[in-house]
Amino acid sequence: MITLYDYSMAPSPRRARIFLAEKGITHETVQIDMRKAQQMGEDYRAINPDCTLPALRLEDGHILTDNAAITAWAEASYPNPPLLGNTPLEKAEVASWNAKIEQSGFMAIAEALRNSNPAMKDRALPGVHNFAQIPELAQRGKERLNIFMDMLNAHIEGREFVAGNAFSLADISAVIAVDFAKVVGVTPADHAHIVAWRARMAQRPSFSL
Ligand SMILES: N[C@@H](CCC(=O)N[C@@H](CS)C(=O)NCC(=O)O)C(=O)O
Repeated sequence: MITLYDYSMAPSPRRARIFLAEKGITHETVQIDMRKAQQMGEDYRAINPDCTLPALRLEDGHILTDNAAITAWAEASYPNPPLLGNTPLEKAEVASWNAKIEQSGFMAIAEALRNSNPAMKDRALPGVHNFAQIPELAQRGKERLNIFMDMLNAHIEGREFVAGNAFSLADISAVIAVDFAKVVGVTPADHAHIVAWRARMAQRPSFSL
């Protein structure tokens, strides 16, 4: 049985959870409770020495320790439905949008949250090493996040999907970034094109996961 190491409240494992659901890949789930810092404990460290979620244990025992590996493996093993693009150009567009969303969306939220939340003192970055918070980075993250929302809103106008003409990883990443922005007080309410696209995405059962 394939095992997903997950935490239901965190955005990064949610990306893997939805990708696997869209592919129809059967698996069991083990919750690693980040509120109790279980991702830093010895048991989980033996599974993923990076101490981050998600991780995916394959049937042959291999462990994939980030979303990049999980999506690459899942697409290669279960090509249908394609979620990383069909043609070379579509693949390029999905990869490009996924990178933009990671750089300008997820990183901005992480900067804003991890550098301001008292519960994340000395945990300004995920992983095994501790880093002090830098309050200016929280402010910058919030500014970057607002710019990201404006950019995504302008891009999605007149489009059904974030990249190309089909549902893809770019939509999954964008939904999760937009949803998670709430933790730092940013919502898409004033961005009508994001709101309309998000409502269409909500019709997919995987987004209730
Ligand atoms: N590159 C990783 C990033 C994963 C990541 O940062 N996950 C967060 C949860 S959203 C985490 O594990 N944080 C652990 C911590 O804060 O100690 C991926 O997307 O797979």
